[in-house]
Amino acid sequence: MTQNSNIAAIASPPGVGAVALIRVSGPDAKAICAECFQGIPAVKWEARKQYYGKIIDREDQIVDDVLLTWFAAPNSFTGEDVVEIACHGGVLVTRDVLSTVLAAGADSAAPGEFSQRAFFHGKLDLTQAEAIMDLISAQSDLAVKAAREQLDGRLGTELGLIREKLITVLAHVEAHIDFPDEDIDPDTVDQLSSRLNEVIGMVSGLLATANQGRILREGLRTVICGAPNAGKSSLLNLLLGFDRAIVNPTAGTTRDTIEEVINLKGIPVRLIDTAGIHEGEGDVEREGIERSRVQLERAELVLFVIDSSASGEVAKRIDLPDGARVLRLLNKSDLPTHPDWEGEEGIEISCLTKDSADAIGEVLYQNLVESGAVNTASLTAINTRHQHCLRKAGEYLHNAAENLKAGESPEFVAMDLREALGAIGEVIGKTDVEEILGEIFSSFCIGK
Ligand SMILES: Nc1nc2c(ncn2[C@@H]2O[C@H](COP(=O)(O)OP(=O)(O)OP(=O)(O)O)[C@@H](O)[C@H]2O)c(=O)[nH]1
Ligand SMILES: [Mg+2]
Repeated sequence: MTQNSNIAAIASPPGVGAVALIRVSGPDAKAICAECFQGIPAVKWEARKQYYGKIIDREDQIVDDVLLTWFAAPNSFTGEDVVEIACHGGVLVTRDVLSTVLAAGADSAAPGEFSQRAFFHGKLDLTQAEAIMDLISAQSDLAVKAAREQLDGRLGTELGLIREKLITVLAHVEAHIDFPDEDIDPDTVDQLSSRLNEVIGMVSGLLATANQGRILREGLRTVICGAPNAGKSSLLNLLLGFDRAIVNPTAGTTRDTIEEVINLKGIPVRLIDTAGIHEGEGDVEREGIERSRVQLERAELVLFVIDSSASGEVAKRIDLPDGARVLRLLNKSDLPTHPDWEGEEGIEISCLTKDSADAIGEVLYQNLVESGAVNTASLTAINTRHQHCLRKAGEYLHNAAENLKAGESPEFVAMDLREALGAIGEVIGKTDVEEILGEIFSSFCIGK
């Protein structure tokens, strides 16, 4: 990103709609748009008001009728001067309006550049910028809510609190290094340790939300497996509510894996239909079965579908990965039960009835909530990047706590605390430790 450049892009999704939006941001956004806008002159524009006019190209041809809104810096999404042009939502007309704005002096924005500018101008911290993407790509109600909370700054605030506490500890430890003879507020090692442990607890608490974060962002990886013809694809279709996969009485119908996400009372569940597992015959079938096994290894939940009306010879030989959570579904309960499955544990379902979809949905949901995979009461949910930084921070904090207790020199302790602070700062994109330390030191009345 070059400072002082002006960027423009289509902000609405590709495709046809009633209206499309073109966004321009930068110090000259107003002048650039004024050059191609015929309507109220720019000197009369008031911030956040809409003006009707026409976009005119360099050959004085009318490109489109538009509504234009100007947001004066710093009160805009990016913190810069921003102009939004709402034009007709055709693919070509939108492209032409954008081309006209680019010809008037704007540069094409790179992906995410508007949010990046908002971050650089202090409008958003990094977790909030990421939340915008989470919000846009959310596939369930809870995922939307979690992204919304993060966008509102909940995670940033919590991390800010952790940083503050940690900086206070660091300031005390550093004071011992720099001014060993000064009369510092006598925080004992015990007090510092207990503060540090509090910080460690807060970091661990956030780390514990990583699993929920992954589920909300990507959907719980739920693999539907079983013997050929058990009704796996029928189950996928039933839970999705439409015929996504081919269902056929011929065994070995599904070859490749099929993935779809459902919204289960707000929780995104990624359903993966697989090829029936047995001693495969042809190359293609064997490849399909191999893929089923790969999916099983990566499953967070396995829906093991059993044709309870057929012999258990094949199904009972299927190896499920150790430790995987498995829901056994005794399918085809509308047909007489085969003696192999008499008294077998499992949930009786029939993919021919819609009622089964509700019953399976309910069991699945209870399973998710009871296992703690999703906590509907607290939607803080860190992502993989946050997890990586916080893990690093956690390790440094543990080292610092141990060195502190062992009576190691404060330099060692401070080194680890600084590393931990750096890692936490990385999550929100803040690394101004020196500045805050300065403030705290001044309150110590040291070296006046
Ligand atoms: N009676 C009855 N038939 C069912 C039920 N579920 C599925 N079937 C039938 O069983 C046959 C196999 O269903 P699929 O959903 O294709 O089974 P699958 O496990 O995906 O099979 P493969 O992809 O070949 O491994 C089809 O003829 C379905 O209509 C059920 O609950 N009751
Ligand atoms: Mg199938």
